[in-house]
Amino acid sequence: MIRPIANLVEWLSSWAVKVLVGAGTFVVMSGHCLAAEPPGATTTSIGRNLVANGGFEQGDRCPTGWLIRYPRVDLSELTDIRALDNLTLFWHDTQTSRGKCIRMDTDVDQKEVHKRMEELIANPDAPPWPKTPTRPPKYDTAGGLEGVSFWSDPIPVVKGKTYRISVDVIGQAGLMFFPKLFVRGFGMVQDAKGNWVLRKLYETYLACRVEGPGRWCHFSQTFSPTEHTPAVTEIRVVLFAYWQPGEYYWDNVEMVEVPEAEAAAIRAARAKEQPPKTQLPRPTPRARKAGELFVVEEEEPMELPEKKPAK
Ligand SMILES: [Ca+2]
Repeated sequence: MIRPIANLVEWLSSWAVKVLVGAGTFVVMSGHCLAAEPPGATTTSIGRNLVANGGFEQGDRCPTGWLIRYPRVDLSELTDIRALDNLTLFWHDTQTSRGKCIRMDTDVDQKEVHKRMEELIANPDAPPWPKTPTRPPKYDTAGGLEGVSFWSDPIPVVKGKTYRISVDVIGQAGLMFFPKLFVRGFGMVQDAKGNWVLRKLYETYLACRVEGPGRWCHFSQTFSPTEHTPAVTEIRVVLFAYWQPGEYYWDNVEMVEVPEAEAAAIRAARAKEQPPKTQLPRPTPRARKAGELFVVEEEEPMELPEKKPAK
């Protein structure tokens, strides 16, 4: 059966909800452009927006609380750049009541992006320059290779809490490719030498399936960063756009705590969705004999195909 494009998009969206539920991360997902909240779902929240400057109104040369984290080729760690490159990332004034927002351009040669990042690391005041026009099929652009990211500062999270993240996006329409708002969770763990280090322990994303260019779409989703990764103590929001190469806009990033009653309902719905765990029978371990350092458990004999006699 051939589905009309609109139906296919709706079907993909509901499929994504089921997958995310199964993964045990998000359970309520909505986008004003495509899908509504499922029946019975509520969108209540507690308190203030936990994302500082989520509307991108405050700041001097760069929105306060947001930064570029550039993975340099010669370094394993990310290099923080508290500036907009004005090549792929711009602080855009909408000239409306919406105020300022972030504009991304992924239609930029990836090598030019690397050059610009190295410039900014050496001198955050390095003046911007215009991009070189790209040529089809544009697989060598930022949109076709590394994408464009913009990170928030760390946001503390409380163990056991469920949160709702939401954002407004304008972007390129596509079934398979769409902008994403990543939530990355970090916590302290011990490395091989026993030192406590901050590591990324959790990641999920809000799929921003925009309907078409030039129109703001609102998306929201709940998540529980410490449910399966209790060591997570803080998260960062990462706005990310890639294919199709072109312009993307972001505004009104909001993260709020979900009230406990609703969070409990979300957990109950998730438990109902997950199939019961089946315990596979374990073989009875053979007793260790005196003098043996370890016991090799005997596997079930493999059935090998019979060797045909040579002709
Ligand atoms: Ca704004």
